[in-house]
Amino acid sequence: VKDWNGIDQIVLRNPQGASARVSLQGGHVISWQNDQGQELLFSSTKVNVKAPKAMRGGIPICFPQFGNCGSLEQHGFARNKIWVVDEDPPPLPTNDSNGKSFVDLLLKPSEEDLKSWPHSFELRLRVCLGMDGNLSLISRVRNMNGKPFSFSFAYHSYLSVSDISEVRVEGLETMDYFDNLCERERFTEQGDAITFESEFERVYLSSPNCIAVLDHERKRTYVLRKEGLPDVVVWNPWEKKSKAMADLGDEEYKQMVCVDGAVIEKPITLKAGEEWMGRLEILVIPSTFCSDF
Ligand code: TA6
Repeated sequence: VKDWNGIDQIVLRNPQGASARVSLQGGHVISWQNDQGQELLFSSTKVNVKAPKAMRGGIPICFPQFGNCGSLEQHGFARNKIWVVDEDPPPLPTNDSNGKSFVDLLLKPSEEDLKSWPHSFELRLRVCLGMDGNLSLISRVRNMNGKPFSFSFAYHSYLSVSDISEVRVEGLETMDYFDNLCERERFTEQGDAITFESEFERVYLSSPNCIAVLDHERKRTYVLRKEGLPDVVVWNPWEKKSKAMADLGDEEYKQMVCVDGAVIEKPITLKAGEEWMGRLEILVIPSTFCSDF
């Protein structure tokens, strides 16, 4: 299928009727629906017509930079480039895509790109929709025999929630974090769960590989399982910042929470021929089974 700009999108479906939609614009998962057709990822209803950029929502790929900590545009260039379908990807070490619906996408630097980031990389993304409706994203970055380079990476996952003030994030207790709202000062999480009552933007460091996001009202829990992604970004812009964002409705912050599997604190360095893999799997389970997760 093609989007409004004529850019290809791939729709994955499983036999139970769950689906995921990936755009070649940015290798961007823009929709993930369960077998009842309910949308599990947030996407803003507003588009910034003045300065079109990655759709606000879904799971943008932040590479090779997260945020503004570097010389590139915010969150790097990968989400703003057109990727291609990779018809013949190198086999994954854990070929766990058996029986799943999946697509392999590839981003390689153009001559133009090499001017702003002079590194010969290949970034591959496999998006997988499991028989159980779970969504897996497996990214691989390879240094194609160039000089060593370092990068940060994040799956900038906008999860759809009913009301941010009814959301709890569990699994990050006692973890150290940078608070991006106060000069990235380092703290230790004291709470027994993260809850939200104002703007929130923290990067939890070397965090556990299983995080739960409980949406109380919908009795739904997102369980995020990750490998190769030591850090977790948790973000909600809240009201004031939302009003300043042209591509986010004033009240829409209430329906989203970003919980990103990421590698930020210690960027990855690849020597010629080396490869890094980062894998994120998101499951959705009825909360009744894990109220005290
Ligand atoms: O994840 C937090 C963050 O860095 C926020 O500061 C906010 O900028 C968000 O990412 C979205 O960034 P974007 O470039 O998509 O507007």
